[in-house]
Amino acid sequence: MKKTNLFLTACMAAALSFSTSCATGEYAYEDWNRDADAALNDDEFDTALTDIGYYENWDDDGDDLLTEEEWGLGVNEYFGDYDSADYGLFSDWDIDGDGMLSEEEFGEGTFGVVDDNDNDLIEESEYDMWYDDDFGL
Ligand SMILES: [Ca+2]
Ligand SMILES: [Ca+2]
Ligand SMILES: [Ca+2]
Ligand SMILES: [Ca+2]
Repeated sequence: MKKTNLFLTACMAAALSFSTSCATGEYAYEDWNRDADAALNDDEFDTALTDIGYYENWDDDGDDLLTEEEWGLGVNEYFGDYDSADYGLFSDWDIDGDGMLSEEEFGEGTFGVVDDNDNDLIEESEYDMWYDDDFGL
């Protein structure tokens, strides 16, 4: 816990100074796996996305809405090592069909991509594949 708190402080400082140095590999799988079982469930993964600021990373213009164009840019940037069958089409993610991805829709879509073996849990190997791809570690 102490490690996490220290890092979040550093992260906030980085954000305040408009630095992007926040995502430098300080986030460990153990930080999210609060119940210390074998995997991240939906809730734990959602917390990870929120704390990392993943939605904000994809929201290029910062208007708190994710358009199809921004989604396409994000896919190119972050899902390069995944098969396109893993992430599918924007319309698959946009559950309510309003042409935008809410943070919730985005979280569900991301969970589906990262959960490579489709067992509704994010194992550490899946997390590592996603995190390494995303942040180039
Ligand atoms: Ca867990
Ligand atoms: Ca946007
Ligand atoms: Ca939507
Ligand atoms: Ca899995």
